[in-house]
Amino acid sequence: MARNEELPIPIFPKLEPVYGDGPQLEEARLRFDQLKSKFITVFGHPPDVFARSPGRVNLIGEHIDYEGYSVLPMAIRQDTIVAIRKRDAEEREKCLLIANVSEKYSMCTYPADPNQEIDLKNHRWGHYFICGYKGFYEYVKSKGLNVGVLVGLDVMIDGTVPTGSGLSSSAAFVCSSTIAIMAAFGVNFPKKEMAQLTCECERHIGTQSGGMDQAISIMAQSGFAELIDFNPVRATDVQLPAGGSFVIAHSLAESKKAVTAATNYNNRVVECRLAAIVLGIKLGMKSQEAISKVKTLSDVEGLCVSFAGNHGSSDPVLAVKELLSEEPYTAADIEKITEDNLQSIFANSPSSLDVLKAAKHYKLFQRASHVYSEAKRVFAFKDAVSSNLSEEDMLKKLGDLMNDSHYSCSILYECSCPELEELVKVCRDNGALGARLTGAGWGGCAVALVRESIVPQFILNLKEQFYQSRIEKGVIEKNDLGIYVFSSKPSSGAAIIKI
Ligand code: NG1
Repeated sequence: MARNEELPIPIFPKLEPVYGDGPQLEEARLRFDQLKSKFITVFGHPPDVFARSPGRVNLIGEHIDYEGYSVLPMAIRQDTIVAIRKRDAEEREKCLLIANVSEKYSMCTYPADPNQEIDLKNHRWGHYFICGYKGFYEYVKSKGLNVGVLVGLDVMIDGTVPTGSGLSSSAAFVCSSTIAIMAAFGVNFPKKEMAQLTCECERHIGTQSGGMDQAISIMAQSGFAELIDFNPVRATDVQLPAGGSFVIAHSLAESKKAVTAATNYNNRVVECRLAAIVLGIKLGMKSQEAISKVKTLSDVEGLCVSFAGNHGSSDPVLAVKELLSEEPYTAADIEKITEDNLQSIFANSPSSLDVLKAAKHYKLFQRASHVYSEAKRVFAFKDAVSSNLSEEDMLKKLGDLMNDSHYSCSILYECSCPELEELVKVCRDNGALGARLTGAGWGGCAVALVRESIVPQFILNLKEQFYQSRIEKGVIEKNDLGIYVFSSKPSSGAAIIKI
C-alpha cells in the first residue's frame, strides 16, 4: 500500500470523512452552507469547489524544522476553508477577488499575473492567498504543465484558526488556498510534493519558515499526531496515550511573525546558520567550504558527534559547549572566524540582510544548544510513546520532556514572552504534567498535557486564574473564551470537497 505522503490530496463528495459525525460535523455543515450562500451573494455564482486545511499544535520540536530536524505536531479541528470559482476566459476582468466571510477582513483585489511581487511593506491578509497562487504557477511551470490562459478567480475564505496564536493560521490559509487553486485547475499532486510546495509558497510572505506547519496540515491523519521528517518530507503516525489530553490556551499576546521577522523568526534562522558555519570551521572545515556548504546545524551534527566521541560522549551539545562562546558574538567576532563579512555570506537572501541590519549581536552558543537538545527531545518523546512504560509513567515522561522543551525555548532560544511564562506556570500549578509554548512563540499559545479525567476542571481553573482578569480589563469577551482555551484531539488533514 502506498504511504500516506505518496497519495494525492483526498477529494470527498461529503463532509463526514473530514469532520467525523459528532458536533463538529454540524458546525462544519453550517459553515459550508454560509460560505456558499455568501459566495453567491458576492460573486453571483456558486463556487466550483472547496478546499480545507487545518491548523496545528506542535507537541514538541520547536524551531528545529528549518534546521532539518524532525518535529511532532498534530492537526487541530480549527481550519481554513476556501471556496473558489475559476472565471471563464471570456469573462471580463482578469483579476483575483478574495473575500472573507468575516467582516473584519475587507475584500482584497490582485492582478491575475502570477509573477506579481507581493508588497511585503504593506501587509494585507489576502497576501497569503497570493503566496499559494504564485507557488502554484511556479510549480506547474517546473513540471512543464500547461494550465491554459490566465483567468480571473473568485475566492471566499472562512478561517477558524485564531491568527497570531502559534497554531499556524497562516499555513492553514496558504495550504487551503494552494489546494483550492489546484482543484479549480483540475490538477492534484502527492501530499509530499504539496507539503514541499506550500512551504515554499509561504516563504513569499518573507519568513524563512521550515516545513512543519504545511506538512502536518497536509498529511495529518485523524486520531494521530505525526512525526514529521524532512528531506524528504515524511509523516509517521504517532498514537498518543489515551489517558492524556492536550489543552491549548492562548496567552492573548499576539505573535506577529511576518512583521517581526527581522528581529525574531528570521533572526534565529540566521543565528543558527552562523552557529553552524562557525562550528564547521572550528571542526576543521575551510572557511569558504563551510560558508558555501553549511546551511543548517544538522549539516554539522556529524562533525559535532565525532568531536563528542573523542571526548567520551555522543552528544553534539558537547561540541557546542567546548567550541562556542557563551558570550554573544558581535559581527566582527564572527567575521574573524569566517574570514568573510556577514553581508557577503547572506548576499543572496534579502530577508537575512534585514536581520543583519537589525542585529546587535548573535547568540550562537544558546541557539545551537537549543536546536541539538530539542531535536533529541523529539525522539525521546516518540520513543516514550511507543515504549512499554505504564500509562502513568509515560504521561509523566512526556510532560517532563515538554517542560524541558519550554525551558530551552524560553532561556536558550528566547522565544517566549511574559504572558506565555505566566500561562505556562498557571498550567503547571493546576496539574498539567507538562506545559510549553507552542509554535514560533513571542506570544500565541501554550500547550499543556493534562490527565483526561481533570480536563474540564483544568480549563475552569485556567479561566479563573488567567483569563478572568483579562475579561475584566476588556482584553477579551467572556463569550469568546472557547476560542482561547480548549482541548483538542488529533484531527484530519487537508482535503478537497466537492458538494
Ligand atoms: P508558527 O507557529 O505557525 O508561526 C513557525 C514556523 C514553523 C516552525 C515554528 C517554530 C511558519 C509558517 N511556521 O510556526 O515552520 O519553525 O514557527 O517551531 O513560518
